[in-house]
Amino acid sequence: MLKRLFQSKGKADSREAARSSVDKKSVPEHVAIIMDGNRRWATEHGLPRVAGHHTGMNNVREITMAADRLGVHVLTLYAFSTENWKRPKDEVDYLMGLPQEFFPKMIGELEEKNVQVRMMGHRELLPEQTLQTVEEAVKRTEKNSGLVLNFAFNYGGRKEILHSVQKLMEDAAAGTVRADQLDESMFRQYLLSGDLPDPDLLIRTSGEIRLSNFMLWQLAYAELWFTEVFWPDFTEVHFQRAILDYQKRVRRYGGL
Ligand code: V0D
Repeated sequence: MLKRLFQSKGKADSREAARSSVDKKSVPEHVAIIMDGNRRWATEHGLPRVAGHHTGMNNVREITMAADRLGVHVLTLYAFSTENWKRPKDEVDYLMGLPQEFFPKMIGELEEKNVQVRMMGHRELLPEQTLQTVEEAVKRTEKNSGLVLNFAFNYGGRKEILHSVQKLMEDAAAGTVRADQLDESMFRQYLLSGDLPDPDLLIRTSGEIRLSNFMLWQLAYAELWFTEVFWPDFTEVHFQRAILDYQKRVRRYGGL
């Protein structure tokens, strides 16, 4: 049957093909993602903004499982920035309800896959119920030893750095650290990312070519990868493409 030759590969086949061309030995240990384009996706589909956020949330599941299958150790997702409070109140309220929807749906699968949930961000201004939900998920998965799913939530890079300096100054005033002891390895312990390694790869969806105050200290040496694809349309195949491109770049630098 000649026709068969021209049939396009099925979804599962192309996912598998892309996955097998990813070199398992040099998978980035830490991938960070700015999940942009949920509102634009909704507008293009004639749907309300919140529908974009909801579809975006479901995609968090897809990409978390893809990262786990590929052997990524840490996946940091920019869920809500300190600037996002400026959005319309109804939209902010909706976003703050997403963790309460995400966890009951996801906890079984997170447990099964041994995923450890973490939160990187500022507690202030977060609704009590939202904070409780996230803290419960963090607590329930803290003994898991698989993929670290790190939510950047009410996070801002400059705020993080200022906060770190503030704590450092307090420690200096208390006499527990001296100015001449300060180096990069000491400073990084004051950051919200704590004991996590720096991201090796940053992905941003939806066409903006900016950092938008995300992990300013930690991204110093990361490879940056941008796509026009909106976050709700970003699939495992796009994720694998980003990792393949990362591996090509790393190999090139390694050869110099
Ligand atoms: C909306 C696209 C999961 C980006 C993804 C409140 C914007 C979907 C969470 C989530 C959001 C956060 C913490 C947690 C568990 C789940 C989430 C927000 C937005 C901000 F512990 N998706 N998601 N949180 N969106």
